[in-house]
Amino acid sequence: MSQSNEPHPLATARLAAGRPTSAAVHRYRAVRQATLALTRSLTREDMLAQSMPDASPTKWHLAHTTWFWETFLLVPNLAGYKPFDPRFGYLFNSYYEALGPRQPRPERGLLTRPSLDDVIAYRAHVDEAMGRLLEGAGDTFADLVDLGLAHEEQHQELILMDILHLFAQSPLAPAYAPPRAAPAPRTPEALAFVRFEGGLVEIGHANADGFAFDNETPRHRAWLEPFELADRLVTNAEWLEFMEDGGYRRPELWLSEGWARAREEGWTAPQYWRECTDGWGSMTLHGLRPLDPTAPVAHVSFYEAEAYAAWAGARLPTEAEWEHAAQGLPAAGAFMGSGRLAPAAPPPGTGLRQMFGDLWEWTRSAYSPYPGFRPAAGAVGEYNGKFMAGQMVLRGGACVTPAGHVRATYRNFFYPQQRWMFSGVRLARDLAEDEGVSDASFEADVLAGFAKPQKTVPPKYFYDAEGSRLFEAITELAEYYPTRTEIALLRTIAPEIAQIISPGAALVEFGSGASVKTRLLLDAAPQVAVYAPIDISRAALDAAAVAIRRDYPKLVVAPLRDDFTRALALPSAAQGRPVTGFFPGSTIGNFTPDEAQAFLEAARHLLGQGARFLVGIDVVKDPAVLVAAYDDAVGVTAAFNKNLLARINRELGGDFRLEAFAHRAIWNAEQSRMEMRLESLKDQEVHIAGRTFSFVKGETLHTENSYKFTVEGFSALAKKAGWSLERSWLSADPAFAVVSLLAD
Ligand code: SAH
Ligand code: AVI
Repeated sequence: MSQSNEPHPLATARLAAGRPTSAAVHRYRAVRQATLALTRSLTREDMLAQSMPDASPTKWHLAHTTWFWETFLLVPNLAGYKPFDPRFGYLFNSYYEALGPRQPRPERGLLTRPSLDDVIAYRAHVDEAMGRLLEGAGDTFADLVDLGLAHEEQHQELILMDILHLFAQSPLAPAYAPPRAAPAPRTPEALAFVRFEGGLVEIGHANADGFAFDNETPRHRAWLEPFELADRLVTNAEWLEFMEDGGYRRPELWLSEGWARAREEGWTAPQYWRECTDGWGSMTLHGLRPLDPTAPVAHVSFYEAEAYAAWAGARLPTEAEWEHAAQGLPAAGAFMGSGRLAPAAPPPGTGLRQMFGDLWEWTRSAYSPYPGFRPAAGAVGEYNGKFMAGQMVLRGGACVTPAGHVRATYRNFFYPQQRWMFSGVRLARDLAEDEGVSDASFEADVLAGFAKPQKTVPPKYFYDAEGSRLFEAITELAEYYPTRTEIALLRTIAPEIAQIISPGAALVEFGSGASVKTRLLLDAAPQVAVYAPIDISRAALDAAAVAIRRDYPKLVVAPLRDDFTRALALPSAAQGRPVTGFFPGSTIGNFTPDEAQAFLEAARHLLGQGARFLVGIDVVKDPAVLVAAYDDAVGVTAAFNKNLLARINRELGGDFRLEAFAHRAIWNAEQSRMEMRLESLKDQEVHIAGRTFSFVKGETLHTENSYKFTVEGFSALAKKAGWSLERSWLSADPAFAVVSLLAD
């Protein structure tokens, strides 16, 4: 980048310093200084050019933000204040009709005068006067100062957006900031969805909660049908798949207006993608960089986001869905000041990520007034309200948004065709009523369990989408021997099992999860015609059904999403066939003996006369081995256990602080079971669904039992439920058994 020979104006620009200052003055100075700091790497020429009507020159931003303070605070409130230059009202008014005519927006780049030096002097003049106004003014101007600071922060982001647009027009592809040495990108986990039950929720800003723009008010109720939200943003790699599948050439994916716009402007990729000799590149504030496939796709219009969502069999979230999901999450993420000015791959882990920072997320909500919205009186009232037509809402902030600027209720808005802002895509999907995360029973069971002297929650509630994912992670742990051991055992005995499965049989599996063990049976017994997995976890069941259908194309797969402790009916595809039941994993150990007996009785009725039932059971062993299996060194089991609290927070309006509880795994020799508990680390109160519960320090919430059996003991239990042991297979150490039961 060529540097101007003149001294940089910032070398001489300083904010007035002097007497001790009030908090308001400190905040004011910090924000004003941050605006100037953004121009450090820019030349005078960079700061004058206007690359398109929607973008403004940096010099204009510097002057306009100053005009805002002068017009709304100094002129009406500072006795004797003289505007720096009366002509600036025309030049730097953005859109306030009440304040008179103004320089046409597309012609802001023609303002070679005032010079940059004059604009910097204008800033200093206004800053000095603002210092005088605020010093000793107490809270008198607090609301207007909050608005002015938020306004200036919006322009900080605009400066970066507009500079990127300008630099993207240059054949030299200048870098605004040097690229940061980043850790090697890691491929994000496959996209997963987090479920929300919906219902009557509240969104919008409550005035008692501090500053917000008027468009975020009033807080009001909204009705949400059950939905699910992607746990991260769509990546460049995923966007490439869309493009390779003809995404930009298939009108059926596009809204009519979007398709017309895409044709008119010749869209074939996101705004800043460039086809380079060695593959795709992307113009960023760090210059032209090779496209990072793991980073979220950026600079796409609402129309492109919609087309992508249609292609992905999903949709964009509404703003109420987004806000409901974001409530309670800290507004933390990759914002300006995080060291990079481009979005990056999500942090490893599970659950909603990138909700704040990285990129503004398109919603499918039109930017409209909330019920009861009233703009402020006077010119300031023109800030938001008058733009409420034809634009779409975006949420969450971006890597160029100043940290601390956004909140869960924050509503940004752009026209659906615009692409130069830092916009990205998060998918959402509808859930059918019966797929809602929390059946009414979740709330009832949690409240009933918490009302007991020993607080407890049934372990089936571990398995929301995140819980299922965490369980799969547990199965990979060195300490968690049961999965590995049972798989090895099944691999050895599958041929024997195959011999006792009739041709055309239906295989009915309870708690099928990822259906990994199933494959060993299906491979050994191709005579199985129908597979009916039953699981409470829709996320696990859906993914498993897709994978099994893909890999066993002749098999009829009839999944049943349900609680297997309820009275169930076999899917019609399984009816009338010889039936083999399959219940691996020692999930039966998560029942008490009474529950296990009741379950086995119900299963006998469900599977029908002549059925065979293959059940995996974990066997009693050295407590040290057991405890390690439930308290692994890296803390995955702890995360699985605590996810229950996160789920209560999300779905039942809970306010558990996860760090105030510790994971405990205890061997209860008397009952022959491992217990998982969450121990309160202090005296505390928690709220669930509007009810208050207290914990004393050291008190536990009992979350799971995992009974450990002997084959003889289990056989006796099964007998009470009308099943006879046909045979059993025992693994080598660590011991795990598979038994075959026959209905009496
Ligand atoms: N069979 C797999 C998964 C075991 S994890 C394996 O052996 O590795 C336990 C599974 O049972 C989870 O997928 C969970 O969602 C499911 N599950 C737990 N309680 C359930 C209930 N009451 N009804 C239906 N599924 C349940
Ligand atoms: C599913 N179930 C048999 C597991 C078990 O071992 O009880 C769940 C689990 N809990 C902690 N780790 C794994």
